[in-house]
Amino acid sequence: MTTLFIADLHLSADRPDITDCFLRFMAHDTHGIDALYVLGDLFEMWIGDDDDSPFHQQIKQAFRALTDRGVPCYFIHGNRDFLIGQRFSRETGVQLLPEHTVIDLYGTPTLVLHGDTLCTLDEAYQKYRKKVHNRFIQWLFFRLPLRTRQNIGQKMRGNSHKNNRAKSQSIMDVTPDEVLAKMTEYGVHQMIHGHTHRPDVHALSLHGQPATRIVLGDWYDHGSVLVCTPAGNTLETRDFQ
Ligand code: OKV
Ligand code: MN
Repeated sequence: MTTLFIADLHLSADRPDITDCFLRFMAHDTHGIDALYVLGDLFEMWIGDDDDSPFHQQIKQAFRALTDRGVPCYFIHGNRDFLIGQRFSRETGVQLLPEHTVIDLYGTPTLVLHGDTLCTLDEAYQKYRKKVHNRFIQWLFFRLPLRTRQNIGQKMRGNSHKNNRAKSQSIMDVTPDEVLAKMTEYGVHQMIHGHTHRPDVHALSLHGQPATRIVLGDWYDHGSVLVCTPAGNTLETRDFQ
């Protein structure tokens, strides 16, 4: 009985080392598992399900192979791949979940999320997020040709890189009070998220009771996997080779 969680792979055609590690993970680490959860930022960028490059086909094929074997696979949007949609879901068999979802993890109600909604001190990002999540703005974006959307994506990524270097570490991390507020709102004492690239298991106190916040690692210089069984949860790494 094992459930696996991954996030923040930031897969792209120009990082074959990450892609290879991910494909090896999918081929070798997922046999007989109960479920795989991908908690956002699977891709470095996503400008629409119609971007069907050989690179995207290769990744989608890996998910299709997993779900065809009968392994349930779930995806929560990250801040980079929030435009992943129903066509991707149909092609891969991966089920899209709401941005805040409570699951039963071997008897423990657990809130799973990407984690960007916990970073409330980053007001510039939250303002940007509100815009690009707006249904009308997305409708307009999807009316643009694929090439135009790709160019907009490249441009926005260049700007964001310059932006983030100036932001302080505390602004980029989660707001501690927001963690407790979300746990209270969803009635849980356990949370799993990614986004901050600070893998750790935090012991917290919520209304006088012990609570746990598990943070997944990114896949920048090695793979990062949370392995959950009824006996406990372990953060593991996978070498790129
Ligand atoms: C994803 C981030 C680029 C952060 C644009 C409307 C608009 C969607 C979009 C374009 C960019 C996603 C979809 C990408 C995340 C960036 C830069 C910073 C901080 C519009 C709806 F505005 F043009 F109308 N986008 N892409 N960033 O390249 O994948 O998360 S992206
Ligand atoms: Mn993220």
